Amino acid sequence: MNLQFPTNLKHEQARAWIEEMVALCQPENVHFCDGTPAENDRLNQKLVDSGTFIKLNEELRPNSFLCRSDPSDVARVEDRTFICSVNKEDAGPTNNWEDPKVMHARLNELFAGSMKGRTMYVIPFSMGPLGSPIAQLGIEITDSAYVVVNMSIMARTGSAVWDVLGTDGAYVPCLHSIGAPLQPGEKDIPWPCNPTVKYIVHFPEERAIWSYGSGYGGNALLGKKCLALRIASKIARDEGWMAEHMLILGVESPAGEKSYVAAAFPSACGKTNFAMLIPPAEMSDWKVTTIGDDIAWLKPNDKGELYAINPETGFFGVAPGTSSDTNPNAIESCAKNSIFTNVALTPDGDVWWEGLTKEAPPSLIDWQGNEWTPDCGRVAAHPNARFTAPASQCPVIDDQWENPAGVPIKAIIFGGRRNSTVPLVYQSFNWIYGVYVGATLGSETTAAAMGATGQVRRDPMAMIPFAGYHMADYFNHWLHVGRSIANVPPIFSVNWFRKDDNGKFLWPGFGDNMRVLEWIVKRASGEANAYETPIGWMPNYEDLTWDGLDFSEEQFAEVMTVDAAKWKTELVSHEELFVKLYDRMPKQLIDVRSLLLSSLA
Ligand code: SAT
Ligand code: MN
Repeated sequence: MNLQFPTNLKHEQARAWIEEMVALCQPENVHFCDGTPAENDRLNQKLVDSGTFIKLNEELRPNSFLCRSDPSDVARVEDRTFICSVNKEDAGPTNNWEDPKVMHARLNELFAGSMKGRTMYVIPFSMGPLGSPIAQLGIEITDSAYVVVNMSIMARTGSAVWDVLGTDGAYVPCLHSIGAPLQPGEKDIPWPCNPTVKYIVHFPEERAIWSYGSGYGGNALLGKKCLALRIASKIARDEGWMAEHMLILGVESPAGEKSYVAAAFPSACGKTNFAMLIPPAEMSDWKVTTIGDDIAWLKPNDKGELYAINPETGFFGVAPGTSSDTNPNAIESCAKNSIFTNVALTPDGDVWWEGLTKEAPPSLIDWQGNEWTPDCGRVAAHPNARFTAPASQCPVIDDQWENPAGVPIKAIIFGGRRNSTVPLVYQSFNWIYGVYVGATLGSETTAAAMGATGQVRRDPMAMIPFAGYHMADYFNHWLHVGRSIANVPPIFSVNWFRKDDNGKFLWPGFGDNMRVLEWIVKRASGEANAYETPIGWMPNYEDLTWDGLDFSEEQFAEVMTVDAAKWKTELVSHEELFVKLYDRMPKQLIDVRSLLLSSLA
């Protein structure tokens, strides 16, 4: 095939790689994405014509589309995700591994002719503002137009990336195929994918990503979890920075003082809600703004302060449960120019999902395209249904969100969903204790997540599915960053989900989390009081603002209780993870555990 390279793609090696992938995948034609609105319109129309997209009502939901995936292709596939480091030990016990030589051979076979009858799209993209010293470039090759239009919301795509790449810039090659070649004359289906074979593969030393068989979310939008977390975490370790599964928010005090906070939560903990928190009316002189809802890249500057960017430009948010009560800013963000995957369709051509309104509409078309009524016994939207929305449409997007230098991080928060044991908030004594808090982060599984409900799943720094190398080396890297920079931010633990003996939540959550956030940013500025407990520093009742909330000193004491017996059991359960990682587990963290045990004695 005679490739028409864009004239500003002057990177010989990238050209050679693209040629090689064309020869391997044998697409019918090749399209180099220029990232223009006109291109986007053409692709959206193409997806409508092919039956993949349904255009939503232009008045109710301008320039927006509904997409229904194959029922077998509705989420990330962790058991098909591989970290193929040269040495098995470097992937660690929490990742799937295969010998890179073996995996390359297998993938070469799978990708051979995998794009027959289809268009190959070449998407140049930047994770992070174009030309930012913290940004990373990628080139995604895909045979899915759905991926192209989603990537154009989630990342900075298009022709200008070739200019930044220059003749010899670094980039992460990302090859993606849905694994569904078309035979001559064969009619396409709305969501082609490979129903049986899926591989999401990372080669950390090569810094390359190969993804086969799925068209959905993080399996296919390779800039997100694959590049910005798994590969970036490896690059960050090599280069002395951090790629984290964290939101970034800004807090402005009534006096106009601005602080930025990064926070990690496992799934189903309301991470997007916290990123877009609306303070209660009585605290409306506080302002919370959003930099990002999912991923943070933190880099020490030359003064030894951590600066962070959100490498993404969009939200790929869980739709069910999102409403103008729980998160009006998210609802506003997807009011237009958005893509909805696996939600329900209303008779007037808008979208609906469980929780969007208190009462379900009397009739809908569900996420699988079937008639739906409230009493039919099925959900209307898939529990992992998503909206892809431009971050720029978020009403509280921070004015610094595209600052190429990033924003200074004043505090780091780890939070999980815990029925008991873990108090509403505490500050760890120092960086090493804080790394321990992150390393032992756990969350109770919910119905939507895998596993039995109510069991604590350890998810260190919320990175279990996303660390591109050995988890214990990752802890070591955290400790290393703490030693190597002058000003480490304080680390806090939060738990919005503690329950009483009757299973009732002890804390109202949502906007009222502002009361905790206020204490956190004041502590980080040295302006708030705390008392010492065996596990860390905690606020007194009078250290939080209570205006507008009827929450007694007794209630506060209950949600803050540190029960020594429960904590000893908790610390024993931490050992499980440590044992799994024993060969590379940092000694400091084992010592912290002993210290905590003796403090509780
Ligand atoms: O599908 S994504 O990986 O982008 C979102 C998620 O599963 O966390
Ligand atoms: Mn995430």
